[in-house]
Amino acid sequence: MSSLPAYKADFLRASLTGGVLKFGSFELKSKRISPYFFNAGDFFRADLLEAIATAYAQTIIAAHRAGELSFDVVFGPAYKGIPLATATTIRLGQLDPSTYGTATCYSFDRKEAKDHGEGGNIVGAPLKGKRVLIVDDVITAGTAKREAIAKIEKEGGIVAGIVVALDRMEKLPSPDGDDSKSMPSAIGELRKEYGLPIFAILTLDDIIDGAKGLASEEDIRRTEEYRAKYKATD
Ligand code: OMP
Repeated sequence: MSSLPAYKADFLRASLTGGVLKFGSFELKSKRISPYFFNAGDFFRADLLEAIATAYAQTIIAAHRAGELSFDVVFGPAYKGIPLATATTIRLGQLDPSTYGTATCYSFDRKEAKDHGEGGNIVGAPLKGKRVLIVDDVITAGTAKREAIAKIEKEGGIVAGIVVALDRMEKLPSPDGDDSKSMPSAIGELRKEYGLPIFAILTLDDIIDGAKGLASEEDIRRTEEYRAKYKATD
């Protein structure tokens, strides 16, 4: 029996049955070969989009109630972050209308700046002077999040935090390429470097704990081996 809270267990089940979380052999951006992959781009069906938006919203509401997160704008980095941020904004308004109903906005970036019409790099709520929450898919090495932080700051926004669907809990690559060395995580480094609160709906530990009975024993064993090899020190 998994010990995950209900919203995590629901989200994990939706990810597995919807084919968003897959087991097999996958090459990551970092070139590591992973026995599992989470593709947030596959949440395209109405029920799955609702499941992921609900899980983000519940994670955000819990962090806000714990006094760990306050923000004005939900920002989704292009492209995968765009539907995640807009759907999450709707669910926040529905689940907690008194806090988020009229106060919370969404915003996202263009990959290429538009030089005609309204112009600019940002679509949705202006970021200048606003506290901005980044909603994105996965953190492995943190590269994509650094780019989003730089874009928001360039627009005059104040990054208030980051929420992702999955924290893979992986150590950063060692500068000498030796994977057996202990190294910190991308999330740990981002927290230290920017002093930001960072939240994840699921971690790799949650997947291993919650997938028992939902995934094959062989897939879970290979994922445990991967965790033993690449898990960060913090
Ligand atoms: P970092 O920018 O290194 O943190 O990697 C995050 C990106 O890796 C995501 O935005 C995805 O493009 C990709 N990714 C996944 O989507 N799912 C995974 O399970 C693993 C990765 C990855 O390549 O590490």
